[in-house]
Amino acid sequence: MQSFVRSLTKGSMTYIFIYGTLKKGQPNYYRMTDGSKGKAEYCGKGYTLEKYPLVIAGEYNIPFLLNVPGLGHHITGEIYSVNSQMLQYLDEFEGCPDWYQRTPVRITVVEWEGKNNPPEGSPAVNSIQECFVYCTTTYQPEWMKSPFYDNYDSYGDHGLQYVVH
Ligand code: PCA
Repeated sequence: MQSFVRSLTKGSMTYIFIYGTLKKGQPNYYRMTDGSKGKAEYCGKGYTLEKYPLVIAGEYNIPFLLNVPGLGHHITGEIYSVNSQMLQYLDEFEGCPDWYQRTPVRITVVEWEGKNNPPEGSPAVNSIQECFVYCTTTYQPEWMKSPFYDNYDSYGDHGLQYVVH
């Protein structure tokens, strides 16, 4: 039984869950490591406690997590803690709140990086961490008919590689 959900913030840092082009090895990861935009610390891996539809849409093949809990799959991704400068930069990059809305979502932790353990103890594997996620309610209805993914990879065999624009 889960009795405790870890909160969205730790001091001045905010937890975000990354599932798309900002993940390691994906086309926008370099933005997470650009120190001139603020600070992002990798914390670990997880998946959404609830299922969501994750689609690849539009002329640029952009991944969108549709804010329709219960449909689709548990989505795999990476947990970061970011400072307010990086959070603001990511909001601007993601076109928040027009394209994506940064929304608190519960994430099941599957792996936690030692060096970022909070002094009060790291989230145990299988514990729940609340994180902001860039998901959207402002999607086109036909996106609901496209394939739902569980682990985004721009270079996957779907052939819908992200178009840098
Ligand atoms: N960037 C954000 C949302 C979708 C995207 O490509 C992310 O990686 O989580």
